[in-house]
Amino acid sequence: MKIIDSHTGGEPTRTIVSGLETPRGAVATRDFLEKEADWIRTTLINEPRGFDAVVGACLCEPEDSTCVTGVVFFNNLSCLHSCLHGTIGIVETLAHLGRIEPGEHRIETPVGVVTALLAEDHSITVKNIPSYRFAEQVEVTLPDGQIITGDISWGGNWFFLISNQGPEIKAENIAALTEFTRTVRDSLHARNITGEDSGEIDHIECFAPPQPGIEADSQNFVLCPGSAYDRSPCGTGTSAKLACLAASGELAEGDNWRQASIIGSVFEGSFESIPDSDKVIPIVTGRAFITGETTVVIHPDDPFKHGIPTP
Ligand code: PYC
Repeated sequence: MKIIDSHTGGEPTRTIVSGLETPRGAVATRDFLEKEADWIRTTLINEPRGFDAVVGACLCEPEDSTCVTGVVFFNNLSCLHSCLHGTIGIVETLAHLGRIEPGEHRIETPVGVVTALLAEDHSITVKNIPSYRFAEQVEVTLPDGQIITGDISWGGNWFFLISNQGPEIKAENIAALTEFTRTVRDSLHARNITGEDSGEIDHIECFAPPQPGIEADSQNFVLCPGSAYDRSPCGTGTSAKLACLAASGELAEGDNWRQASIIGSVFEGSFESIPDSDKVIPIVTGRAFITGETTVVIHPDDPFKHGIPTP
């Protein structure tokens, strides 16, 4: 199996580029990975080959023949519905391999088709699936009695978006932010607070004005499923935020929103309205860089050939 590593705004993507047979279609490939081949995920993401923040990408033949590829993303916990930093990573990877040229490319995911525009300068702009704010100003009580208020929004994953509450959003507070957002997520689960159709809220996103020296409209901290935080501003999280900004009228269609991550990397965002709908199409621009090309060796005698199991 050959993999190519990249990062998008600091967040790694590990793309399987050959040596693995998958079913046709992103949904069938997700089911295959979840039900029959979870070892692929643990082999590539768990230590000693990977670490918590790595997001894997399994390319597959798309069901929709207008798409250049299908893709299923996964992390140290499970498959993800979608991932936009990863989409930017796979587009750069396909360009690196000479499989695509600058231009527009449709990509099939288990939750819909996204469109990626690869520019000559290698900036990559992704038009996401329809996104929306599902619930506004939802209160959740933490075990210490603190009441936290947030919006529930879909941007390709389910997010709970918290503004100006919890630890200050700065890199020195990553441990405290991780603990805070994990407590919020556990409390949402304990109170059965979900997205539409009982969709599990597995991403928690805190926002505040950016730290001095960071040129952006907002800075965030995003807890991903598991306990890793997103080094990038999180493309699906930025989409969820854009849907909230659109719903509250704080951002107009076509206007730009610069979203910084906890480490200061930035995605440019905007949205297009969908006629007669409360949903919007988020548009997110970023860049990815290739960091390595590897042949994966799985030695039969290696006790950790499929990764160190997660306790
Ligand atoms: O960029 O959408 C994203 C993402 C999801 C999880 C990690 N990154």
